[in-house]
Amino acid sequence: MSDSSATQPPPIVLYHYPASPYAKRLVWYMQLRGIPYVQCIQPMVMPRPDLTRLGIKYRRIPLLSIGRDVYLDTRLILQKLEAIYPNLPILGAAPGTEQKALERLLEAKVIDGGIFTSAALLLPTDLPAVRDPAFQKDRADYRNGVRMTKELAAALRPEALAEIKAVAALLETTLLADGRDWLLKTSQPSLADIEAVWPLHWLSILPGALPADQVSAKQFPLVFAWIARFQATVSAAAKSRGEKPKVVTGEEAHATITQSAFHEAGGGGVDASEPIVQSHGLRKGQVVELWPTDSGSSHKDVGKLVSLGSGEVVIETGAGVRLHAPRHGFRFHAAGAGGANL
Ligand SMILES: N[C@@H](CCC(=O)N[C@@H](CS)C(=O)NCC(=O)O)C(=O)O
Repeated sequence: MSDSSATQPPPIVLYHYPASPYAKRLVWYMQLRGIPYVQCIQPMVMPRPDLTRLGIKYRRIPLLSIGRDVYLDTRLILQKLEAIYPNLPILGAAPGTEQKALERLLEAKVIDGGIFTSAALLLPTDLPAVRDPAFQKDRADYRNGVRMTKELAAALRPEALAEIKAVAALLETTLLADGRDWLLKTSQPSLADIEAVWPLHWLSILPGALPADQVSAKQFPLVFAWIARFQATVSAAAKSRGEKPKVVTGEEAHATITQSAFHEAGGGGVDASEPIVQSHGLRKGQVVELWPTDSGSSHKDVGKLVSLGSGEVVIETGAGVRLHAPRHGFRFHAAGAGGANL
């Protein structure tokens, strides 16, 4: 639970670039709930000095700060956003319900189950951004050295398309089959809609990504109508909020963050009953390295361990900000002997 939400809502900064489909998950969420934030636009390729300035090495986008805490990974960020602005209706299903299970399973299907990876393989290779040699080189680093050539993309495409067709068919013939507007029969889009819609929405707006004779409104009318309804609803929500979120510079974002109080000042402490604490002998204040396990793993963050529980690990960087990562999809250990310095 946040320490600052009871008083003045802390400032929120979204670090992203507009073409990021992962970032859209957060933008849509905040638009739908009416959560105010500012945005600090990042280059699509490394380096990202705005993040280095905060002592952050994580190379993926988006990141979101709330007060002086910086959160990694949209899965953790969405959970944190659900807990702030308690006066605004939340988008997630009620804890302990079947709907909550569906929402979380959709998240796992799309992110861990390879739907996003398949969607990324369908990006047309002639998109200017994708053809850019700097982008190619950058993403090879992200994929642990493997470069995505035109030939490799063509070879992988049929399988990726089969995965996307399968998920569209699943939605068409199950949750959407009875003609409901939103996946969990809510009156407005819920978090479950966000969890499922984003890769399909991304592909549907990229000309050439989806062959019309395979995945289109012809084969999947309910899915494509749902995507369009979702887009119309978030656009209307954004319009009704008036001004677009302000764009701030890296310096401004840094000042906002470092001059703020910690959003979760108390922290959870290091839970001694966690198996990793017992087996690795980890303790509060110890310098640890932290990295994502799926991609971009060579970018390891270093900081003092602030708290560690079953859902989250928090370290404090040399720049004095607290970096929060979910346990799922991240790994950490004590900074080695040859060691990382703060
Ligand atoms: N699991 C992460 C994945 C984020 C991710 O892969 N984002 C893409 C952009 S859409 C990325 O970081 N690409 C490499 C980069 O921009 O450096 C999350 O949920 O936030």
